[in-house]
Amino acid sequence: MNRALSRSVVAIAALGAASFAQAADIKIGVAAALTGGAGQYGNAIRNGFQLAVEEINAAGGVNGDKIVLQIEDEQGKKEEAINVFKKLIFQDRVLMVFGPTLSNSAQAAHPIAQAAKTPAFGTSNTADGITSIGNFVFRNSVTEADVLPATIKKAVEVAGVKKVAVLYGNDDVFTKSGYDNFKKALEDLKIPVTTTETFAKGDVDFKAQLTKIKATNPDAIVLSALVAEGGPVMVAARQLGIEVPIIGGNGMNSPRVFELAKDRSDNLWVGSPWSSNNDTPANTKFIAAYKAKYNAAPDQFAAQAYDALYIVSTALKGVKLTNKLEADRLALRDALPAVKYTGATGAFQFAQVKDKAGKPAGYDAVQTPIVMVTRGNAYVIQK
Ligand code: PYR
Repeated sequence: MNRALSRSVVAIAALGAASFAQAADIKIGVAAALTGGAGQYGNAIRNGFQLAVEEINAAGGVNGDKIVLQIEDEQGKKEEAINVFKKLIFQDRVLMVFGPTLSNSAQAAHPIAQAAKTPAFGTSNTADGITSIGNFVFRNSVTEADVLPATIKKAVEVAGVKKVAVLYGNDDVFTKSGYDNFKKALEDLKIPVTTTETFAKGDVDFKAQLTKIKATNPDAIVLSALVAEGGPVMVAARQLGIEVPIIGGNGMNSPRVFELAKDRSDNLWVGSPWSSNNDTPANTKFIAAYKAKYNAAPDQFAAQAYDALYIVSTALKGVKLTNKLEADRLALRDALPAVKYTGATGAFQFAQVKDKAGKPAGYDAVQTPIVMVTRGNAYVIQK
């Protein structure tokens, strides 16, 4: 049945007598980059959602209704994200859509959800402006604007960084936004920039930029990159004998760094509300359940997806679903902003942002980032 709430009759045999109860499926779409350069993020996101949906349904679902996830691969490409959003919203008629994985794709796909009055919920989009698209757009991923100043401040305090070189991807919404926010944070902290260099998606040779950077003798490299380029940048920097801290954004907060950069992955500084070293009850439970299911450690992309489904199920518990898609999408949208939830990524709530004209629009995450540094192929909390 192509409806968000497809009623199915479930037979329940009790005490030898057959009785019948109605159960409903709440169909939720997930647009994730399962293949391509962003696949590492998207597969962790899918795992986080699948773990959460199993737990939520095993605990009785949402007021007795089961959540069914419809997961589609948007390949980390904005054209595919648009196609997947259209399919999920208009053809599959899901209640809401999580994703897509990259801000670059969200900026293209979320206007479709907004126009169709369907909640869109990013779990990994950290660029400026995504939730300004409109009041049906939500995210629980903390923005570069919130995380980067805290990361730089910590590197200044702990590593004595006084001047930096900047390297960023200039053809992606997330990497450009990271650059803008790094620039602002550096200006605010009065940290001089020795040189600013750029690269493009798909580049594999960063020697020219890094040679220029080395000549300016910075105390750190500020790097706004997705991991597919950022991992090789780390390798190339260390090969050139640049051993200074590399300060990255959300794209560098992935264990894929360790696969790509191996023994050259130390001294990378990132910030995130989630850390594997955070031993709160909710995070300990999440990490244990994830390891039991996948025989692998989770990352922050998995943790944010996992928490996001709990945030939505918390909102849905207060909604009386009617089986009328338009009304149910609106009811979920109206219920989401008030949710307060403490999960694997810590205490969470939403804050409404404004659109370009200054009118109230979508909702960003309010969470405190933790600064981490890589050592021995792990992200370690930097106190
Ligand atoms: C973004 O595209 O927004 C990420 O943080 C990866």
